[in-house]
Amino acid sequence: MKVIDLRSDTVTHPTPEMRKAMSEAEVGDDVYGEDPTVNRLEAMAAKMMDKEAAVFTTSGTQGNLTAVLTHTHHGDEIIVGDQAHILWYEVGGAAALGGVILRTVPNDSGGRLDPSDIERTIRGKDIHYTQTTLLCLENTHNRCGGTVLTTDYTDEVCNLAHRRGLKVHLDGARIFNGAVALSVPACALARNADSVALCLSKGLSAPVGSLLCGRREFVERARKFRKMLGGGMRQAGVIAAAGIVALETMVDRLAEDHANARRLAQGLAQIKGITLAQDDIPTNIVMFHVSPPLSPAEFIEALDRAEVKIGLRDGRPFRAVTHRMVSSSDIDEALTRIEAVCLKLQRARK
Ligand code: TLP
Repeated sequence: MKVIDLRSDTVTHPTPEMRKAMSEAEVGDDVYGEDPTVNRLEAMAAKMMDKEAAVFTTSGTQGNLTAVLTHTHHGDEIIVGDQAHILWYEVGGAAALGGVILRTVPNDSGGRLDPSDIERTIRGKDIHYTQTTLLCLENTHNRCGGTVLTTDYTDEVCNLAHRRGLKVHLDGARIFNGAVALSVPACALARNADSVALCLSKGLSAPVGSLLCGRREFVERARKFRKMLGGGMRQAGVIAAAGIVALETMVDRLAEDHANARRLAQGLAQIKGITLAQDDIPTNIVMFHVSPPLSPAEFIEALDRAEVKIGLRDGRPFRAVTHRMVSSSDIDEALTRIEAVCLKLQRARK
C-alpha cells in the first residue's frame, strides 16, 4: 500500500532532473564567493524577486534568523503575527540568538495583521522604551492555512512600517504558492519589503535551501551573519544546482497542488465526523478537525496504520499539505482511507 504523506510539502524528493544537475554541478568554495552554481542561483533568485542581491541559506529558519540579525540590534523589538512561523517554529532563535523582543499582533484568519494594531504596537520615543525596528510578515501563511497576502495589503503595511522607521522582512517560505494563487509575479508580493526569504525545499521540491533577498548592502551584511550561524557551505553548488532546477521548472506546477488541496477539502467536507477549519483553500494547505466521539490522537494513529500521514500539533487542527509527490488519484485514495478510518472508529464507539 502506498504511503500518502500529507504532513508537509517539505517531504518532497528532488526530481531526476535535479539529481542530474546536482551530480554535474560546477563547484568552488562559496565562502570565497567562488562557487559558480551558488552564484548563479543567487543571481537568479534576486532577479525573480526583483531585489539587488540574494544569499543562499541552509533553510528557511536560517534565512529568517539571518534577516532578523541583519535588520536589528540586540535589545530591539520586532513585531510578528501571533501565528507567525518565526514565533512558533524557529526554536526561539530570534530571541535566543538575535536578542530581540518578539512583540505580537494578532493574525486574522487570512494571515494579515491589522494596520491599526501595528501602528499601536510600534513604540514611540520614551526613555523607558526599547526601539521597534522590524516588522515581519508571512506569505503564504502557514498556521493560517496557506492564506495569501495580496500585493495591496503588503504594500500598505510596508508603507506604514517605513513611515514609522521600521524595516520589513517577509517570510516567503511559500511565496511562489501565493504568487500562483493570485496570478501575480512573486516579486510583486515583496516589492516593498526590505528582505524576503524564499524556500526551495517545500513545494518546489529541492532537497535543501532558501534564499534571502534584499538590497546589495543588506545581503553583504547578511552573509556575515549566515557565516556566524554556520551557514558558510563551501562547495554548496551541489545543492544549489537542484535549487536552480526548482526555480526554473517547479513554480508553475504549484497550481496542481492547489487544485489537489481543494479536491481534498471537498472530499473531507463530505466525511461524517470531519469539519474543515477554513472557509476556503487558497493554496496547498488544508486544516480540519474531527468531532467527538473521534479523538485526535486515535484518529491520527488509525490513519497512520492506514498509511496516510497527516500533521498534528497539540491543540491545533489537523494539517494536510499537498505537493508534487501526491497526485489527484492519491488524494482520492487518501479520502477513501480517511473515510474508512472514521467509520471504523465511529462503529467501535457504538
Ligand atoms: N515549516 C515547516 C515546519 O517548520 C512547520 C512546515 O512543515 O510547514 N517559514 C514558514 C512559513 C514555514 O512554513 C517554514 C517551514 C519555515 C519558515 C522554515 O523553513 P525550514 O524548514 O527550511 O527551516
